[in-house]
Amino acid sequence: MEAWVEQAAQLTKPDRIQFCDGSDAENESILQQMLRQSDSYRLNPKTYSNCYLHRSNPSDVARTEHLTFICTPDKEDVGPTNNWMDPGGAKYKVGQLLSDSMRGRTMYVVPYIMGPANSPLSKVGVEVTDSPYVVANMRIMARIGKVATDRLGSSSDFVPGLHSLGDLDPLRRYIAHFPQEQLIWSVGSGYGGNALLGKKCFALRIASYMARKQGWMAEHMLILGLESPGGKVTYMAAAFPSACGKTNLAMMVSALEDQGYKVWTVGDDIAWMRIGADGYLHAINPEAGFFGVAPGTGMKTNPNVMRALNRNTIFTNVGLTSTDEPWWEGMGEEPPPGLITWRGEKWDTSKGAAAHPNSRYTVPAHQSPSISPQFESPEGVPISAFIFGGRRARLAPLVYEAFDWQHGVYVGATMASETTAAATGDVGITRRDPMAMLPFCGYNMADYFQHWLDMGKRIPHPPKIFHVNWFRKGADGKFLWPGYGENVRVLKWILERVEGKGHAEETPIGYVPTQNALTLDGLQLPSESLRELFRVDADDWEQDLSDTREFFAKFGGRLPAQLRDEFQGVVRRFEHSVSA
Ligand code: GTP
Ligand code: SPV
Ligand code: MN
Repeated sequence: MEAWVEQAAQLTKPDRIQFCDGSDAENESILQQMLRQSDSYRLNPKTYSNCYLHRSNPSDVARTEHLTFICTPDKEDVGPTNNWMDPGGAKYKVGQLLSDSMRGRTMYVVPYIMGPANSPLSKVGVEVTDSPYVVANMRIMARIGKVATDRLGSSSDFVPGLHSLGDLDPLRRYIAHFPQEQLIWSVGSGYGGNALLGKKCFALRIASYMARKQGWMAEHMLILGLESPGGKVTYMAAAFPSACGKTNLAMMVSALEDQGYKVWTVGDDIAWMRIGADGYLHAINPEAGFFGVAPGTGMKTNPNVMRALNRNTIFTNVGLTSTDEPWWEGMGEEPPPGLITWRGEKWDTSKGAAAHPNSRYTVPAHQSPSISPQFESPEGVPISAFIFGGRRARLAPLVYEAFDWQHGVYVGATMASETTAAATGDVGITRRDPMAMLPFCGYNMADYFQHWLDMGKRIPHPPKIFHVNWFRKGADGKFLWPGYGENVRVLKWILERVEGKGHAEETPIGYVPTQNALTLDGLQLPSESLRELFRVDADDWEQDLSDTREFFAKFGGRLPAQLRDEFQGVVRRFEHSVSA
């Protein structure tokens, strides 16, 4: 580790190097540096103890997928869905930007563990960065400092990540991954997944590459435990694209709590999974905190996280009240007088949203009242169901179940979702996002599909696979389903299916709940909304199938034959249902 840090320093030429031990005293000094060097403020100490607001550069507010590269000698190995650079070329190009980039700055060395400190599934990374904001966030999102150097010992088995803010110009921004070397280079951004290298860069892009080689899975999935009456807890993992509801589902306050159904949070974004001795797939959450979307988070939608956010939390790009408290749209309160926008301007209606749509909170996971007693379990939790989903105003019903593993892989591979503010670019455009991994798969997506198919054959008790859509809209353009805590009704049906009990009817796309199979008591849902939520429209699906055909064609001969078979199966079932 010291040798690699030395190399990084040779390249970036920092004025000083600070090795982070993760202590409270060190954190205090890092926060002081953050307050001095960036657009950052301490929030009201009475109501938000040890909380900070950070405003990022307005050109640096979300992941930049077009500037994110997988660097391998053979272009075919990254596939049609990733940006490619050859490793030598990338080292030269990005190296020029990193060269001398830390002159006049401090290089912080952050050793960290992804996963519980004592879990055999955990892995060590080392991030060097010139951003105190990044260090403060890494401290919440991972286990940093002494605990990591202790685990590493004199081993060189760690993922190095070199990060520099550079000049924050998007024209000089690259997030480059070298999977063969297990190396990450990131320059020109201080935001989220671009800069907190343990998260998307390591725990998904590099880890997905490792996982395929080593026979495990690194997925963009929340992990939750659904407690049922009697106290049994069944674990589920769900893959939804960025800003499509993972954090909210994982932390929900169940609308069926008085009937004995409660949700426990194990993870809200990433799952690392291995086949356990019991034949189940076991999942750990590699992260230690939640980097969650602020807008839309309120006491009505996610009271668990709201209760966690009043201490030890870093807010990024939210609004600021005259009493030094954070504010965002959907918090459940009217914009207060004297509100300041995420850009630091006085808010009025002409300014639009006071909080950036991708503004976020960074909060320690254990502060959530819903945190699972199994959160730090070294062997992880056994997963009984996988849930895929996305934002689809049309087409996808509220919930359906795949016929079997192979069909479930097809359902995941053909996922699509409307784009959100979590990445720069247009919002609301429907795009294919297989297993919610489009921006996060560190190798050829066709090989990733094959890996899923292979894993299914190896898992003695594979999870059942489902697809959900909380975002279907009616003719009036409004969401048909209330969402949030009411989503437990769908989880309950999934649990019943896992236990071989829930009722379903077969449709061309999978099993859909029968009329009375969902527990809907206490919900005022018009019957026509319910019908629309479950409608499988043959014309819409025909359109979707032709889009799927085009998407699959991108992978050429590398696409697994089983997925072509599944595609033909759906086509046949629709033909059959129409003629019947
Ligand atoms: P990333 O952290 O970017 O990966 O996003 P995420 O998948 O964790 O999404 P999150 O739970 O933060 O939700 C994103 C946005 O969708 C927020 O504005 C939520 O308020 C909103 N949202 C979440 N769940 C639901 C739901 O069930 N229904 C509706 N209508 N909106 C939801
Ligand atoms: C996402 O975009 O999926 C996020 C936010 O979780 S970031 O960490 O910026 O990638
Ligand atoms: Mn999230």
